[in-house]
Amino acid sequence: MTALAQTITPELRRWIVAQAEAGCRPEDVLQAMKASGWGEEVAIAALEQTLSERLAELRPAASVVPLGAATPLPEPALGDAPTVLHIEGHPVRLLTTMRHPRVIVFGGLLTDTECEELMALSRPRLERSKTVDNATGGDEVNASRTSDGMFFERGETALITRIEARIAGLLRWPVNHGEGLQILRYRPGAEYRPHHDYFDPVHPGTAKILERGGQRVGTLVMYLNTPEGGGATTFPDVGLEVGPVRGNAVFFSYDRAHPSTRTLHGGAPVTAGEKWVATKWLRQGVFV
Ligand code: PD2
Ligand code: ZN
Repeated sequence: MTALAQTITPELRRWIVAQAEAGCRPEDVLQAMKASGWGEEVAIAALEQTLSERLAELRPAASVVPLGAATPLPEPALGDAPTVLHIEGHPVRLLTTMRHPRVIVFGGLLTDTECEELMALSRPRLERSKTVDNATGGDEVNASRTSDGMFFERGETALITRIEARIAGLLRWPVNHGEGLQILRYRPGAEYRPHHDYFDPVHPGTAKILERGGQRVGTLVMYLNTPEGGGATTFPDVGLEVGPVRGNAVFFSYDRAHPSTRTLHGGAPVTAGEKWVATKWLRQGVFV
């Protein structure tokens, strides 16, 4: 312990904190300390130490929320470094993989016909996209997400059932742990600003959302068309941009609801044409 620390009595500490919290400027507190006999340098050091300790006490709760244990994750079978995986007779190419964040880009996950059919089936049901309302766990229209969207029920049609079985086989994650397929259409200028797909435990609405299958642990964004310009899926923490190409998909997983997963991601603005995607979110447990 330094000589200085010994001189900061609990009473003095309380007095400095009270002055600061009452809105007194540090220079006025310093003047008052000097007037009561403190040397200037020692008084400044005492002020700095006391106020930085107080700031550490007040730091937002988020920084002390435990990360939680890492959870098992969806993951394709990449043991022998395959270039193609055959899932239910359908070839899926492995284009790019990254470890941290865990990101995998697949080629040819959907056929052109499947993409066309998903667009045609969803088009009449599109509405302005919503995001989760953090306070209640419900949804709300939000300027950070300017696409139109809709959800299919799990297994709603034979096409959806086939695609969901392919995804489950590819990522080795049960069909019933998946949310219903979401379709998004971005028009020129539309974007999805960077966000995490997991539900932040600090928000009051999260507990309700987690009742339906626990946390999200993975996201698969499938590109249904190739926009004329823009629309990459971006990972700003690592400077990665995945270009949208019809039939391809980007998958990423997160073993905890925390930015340390580096899974911050967004949909860059579409600059020309439209961008259509289908998103499958995967939960820890059975999504009901
Ligand atoms: O459309 C995208 O690229 C995109 C970007 C970020 C989709 C999502 N998030 C999503 O559906 O969660
Ligand atoms: Zn997202």
